[in-house]
Amino acid sequence: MEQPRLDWARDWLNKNSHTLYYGGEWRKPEGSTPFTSINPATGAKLWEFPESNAKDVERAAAAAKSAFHSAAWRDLSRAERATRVKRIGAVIREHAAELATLESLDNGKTYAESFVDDLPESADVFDYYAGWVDKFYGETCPVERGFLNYTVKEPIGVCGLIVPWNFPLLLACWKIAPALAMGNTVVVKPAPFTSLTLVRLAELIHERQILPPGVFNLVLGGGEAGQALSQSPLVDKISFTGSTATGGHIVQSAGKSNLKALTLELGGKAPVLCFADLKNPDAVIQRIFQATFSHKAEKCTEPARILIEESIYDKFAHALVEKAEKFRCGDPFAESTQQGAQCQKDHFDKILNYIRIGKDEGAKLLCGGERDSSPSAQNGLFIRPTIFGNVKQSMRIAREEIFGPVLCLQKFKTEDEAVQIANDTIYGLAAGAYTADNSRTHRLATRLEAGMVFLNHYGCYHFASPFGGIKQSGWGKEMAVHSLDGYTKTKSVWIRYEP
Ligand code: TAP
Repeated sequence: MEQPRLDWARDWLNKNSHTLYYGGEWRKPEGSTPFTSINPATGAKLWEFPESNAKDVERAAAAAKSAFHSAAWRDLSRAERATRVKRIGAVIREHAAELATLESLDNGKTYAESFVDDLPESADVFDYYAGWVDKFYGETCPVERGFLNYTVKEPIGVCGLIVPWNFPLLLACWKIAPALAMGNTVVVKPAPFTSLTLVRLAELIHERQILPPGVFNLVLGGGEAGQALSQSPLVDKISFTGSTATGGHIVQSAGKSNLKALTLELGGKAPVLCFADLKNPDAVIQRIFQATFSHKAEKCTEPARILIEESIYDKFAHALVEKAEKFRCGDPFAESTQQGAQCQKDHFDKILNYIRIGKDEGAKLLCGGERDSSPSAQNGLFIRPTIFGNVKQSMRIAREEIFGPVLCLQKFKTEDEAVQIANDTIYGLAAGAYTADNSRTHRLATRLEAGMVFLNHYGCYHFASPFGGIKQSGWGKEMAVHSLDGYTKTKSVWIRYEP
């Protein structure tokens, strides 16, 4: 792992005045509402920027529209387009230590998580979709004699890409790479708490002249900027990752403007079922712990409810608590740190409030339940890994998304009961189960209501496999060929042989 580049980051932050990028140039936003970004691990101010307002967003969308209609991007040869897409991945790889440093300063996750988990995938996804540029095409349809009918896949147009603060660069790259590979232009809006890596990426794309002007555009700001993007008639598609509530607002905005296409990756409350027959309980407990508390549990697919068969409940609960009590919170750049700071103050308060709710509801607090008071954590937004036992499915902590280091343990007696509890949620992003019974494994694959079901290994991800939820966890999928479907429209062409 490369060392963090803290001195470089300090210099860059002191000098940086880049906040709005469209049409191939850095612009001064018309919006003047200042946003102060805070380092969540120390409470110190990182930087302040003026949020883009609706007019800024509309200008960025207009630049993206004009670039879409020009020949500069759409009419490049496929080989050249693929080369440019790949170059974005290469530049991310080259600047991985810088970008990982900025990500950890802004988001609070450990530097190791940024460098080892987020950065390689952010770069590699460009290679993956560059490879698809000349492999995604239409079909010849077996229609009646005398006609030729075929389909063509065309870019949608201007794609508004709205991303949250938990994996700021990575989730943006998941969208930027397939959108550009299919010939679209993009306007990216990160969450205001975590804009730094996207600003740096825009600088690198600009400095290296990787893309024609207007193909990649960036607006910074909060809800107003996001809303302006989803309401803009110039925007043809929104790909959004964030909360279910905001997803609902975006649906309304799209409906009221131009019925733009939508892909929505929303919230989750993933259950993991642990049956008494599971093999190698120590490895299962380790995996569940890691899957829950890495990235300080600000992950949409994190296990939030562990459903444990009654006969192994005590052993499981004890082992999870033992791990939680040893987990070290603190400076994201210290090698000994295992859990960084929660990303922002409102969210930190929300998590602590859910812990209070859990106690009031009568769940049994097994460990954690407070902010971390160790010396290296005192000024930051650190919460001890928290585990509640004897949680009932009727409790709010079992039903609502907390999105932080709070794990609920629930008991079950039978498979039917476990499935009923697991599916009793508005969400359907991910679910998992551990059992040595092969028939049950296959049954659970069918019975669990989730877009991703992990059996006997929780949390598997690959560019070649669709990512996304069902129920109120989202519309559509990302990754693999599914992202390409989301960034293209299909045209059906009919030709009669004899005019
Ligand atoms: P949100 O509050 O929903 O915000 C997400 C993004 O939308 C931010 O950039 C936000 O800007 C913007 N936004 C807010 N109001 C908007 C509006 N009316 N129109 C358009 N954009 C608007 O989510 P969050 O708190 O940042 O992220 C946590 C949530 O994301 C959790 O629910 C988590 O489960 C979900 N998530 C889901 C996935 C997948 S793949 N399913 C992955 C990661 C996270 P502001 O920050 O200024 O409000």
